[in-house]
Amino acid sequence: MKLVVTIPAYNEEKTIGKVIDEVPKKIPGIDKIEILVIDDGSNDSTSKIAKSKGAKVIRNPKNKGLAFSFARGIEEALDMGADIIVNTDADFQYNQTQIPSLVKPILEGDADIVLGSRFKGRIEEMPFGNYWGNKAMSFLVRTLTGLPISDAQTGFRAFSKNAAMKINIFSDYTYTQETILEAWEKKLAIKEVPVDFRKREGKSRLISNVFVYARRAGFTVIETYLSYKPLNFFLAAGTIMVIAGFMFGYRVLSHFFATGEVGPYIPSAILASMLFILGVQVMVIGFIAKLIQRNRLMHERVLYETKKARLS
Ligand SMILES: Nc1nc2c(ncn2[C@@H]2O[C@H](COP(=O)(O)OP(=O)(O)OP(=O)(O)O)[C@@H](O)[C@H]2O)c(=O)[nH]1
Ligand SMILES: [Mg+2]
Repeated sequence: MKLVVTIPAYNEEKTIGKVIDEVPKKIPGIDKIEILVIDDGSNDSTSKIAKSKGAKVIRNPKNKGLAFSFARGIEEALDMGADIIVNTDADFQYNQTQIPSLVKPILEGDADIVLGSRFKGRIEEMPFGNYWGNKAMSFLVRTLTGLPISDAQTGFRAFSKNAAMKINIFSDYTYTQETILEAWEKKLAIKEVPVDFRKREGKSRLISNVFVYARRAGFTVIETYLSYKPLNFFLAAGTIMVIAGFMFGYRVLSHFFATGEVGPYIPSAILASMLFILGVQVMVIGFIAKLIQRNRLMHERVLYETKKARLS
């Protein structure tokens, strides 16, 4: 069993060394542990320090975003022969000595993906906006998927090789919620274990403003959900429009059957017809989106088989 610990890093020279040093040298059930740092165009000594600590370093020639770097890390780790991948942050907020409890459910065959939940563990400090933003985003992911997830934004997680091969990231900003939605769609087994979270030394690289983060992450969640469950959304939206159309149309029709005239109800008649036609169209769009989704699933299967062949 080979474990590869991936660490996306952007200008983290102060902490990257400490993070690498903290990764356990031995973990029960694991024969080999390697560390991969994905330096996302840092302009400090992140790469140099990571190399001096014995990690493998791959570097983006310019800053391409966390999700892009995470996805690159997963691909590279698979190529390195990983059976399990643990992703962690380079800012020393997670405690790497907890990696064994993160990989345990995968080793025991109880999970494909394990999320380190900070809300179930100990949080030394999380700024007010981040705390409630994380809670709100987790609530959204919980509501959409029905999965009991307490921390959808955690950067400390473990993936089985199979899960890593199945996940395709499209956002370049944040991968955290997208991976969960994707795992849910693919019926991978997701588990949470409690992890501790330290105070951040230095400024956040990812979240300059909680509102900007919420907007970008929110769009990613909605886009991902729509691409996986298009029919749910479009059928619901279309049904609401059709029902509203019937409600307005009822007055018009009952007046028409009683008097033989539409009379004062012409605006209602127009509104009812528009709602009805639009509602049906939205439903039809749902079915078309569903067909496109099927096509995507087929592509994903081909991609999965290609990866399997490449890695075997
Ligand atoms: N590759 C890459 N990594 C990034 C980028 N921005 C942040 N990171 C890394 O992603 C991890 C998480 O980023 P943070 O800035 O700590 O974001 P956060 O943990 O969500 O927020 P804080 O609670 O403020 O720390 C760290 O390891 C960063 O170095 C980026 O643009 N590219
Ligand atoms: Mg952080």
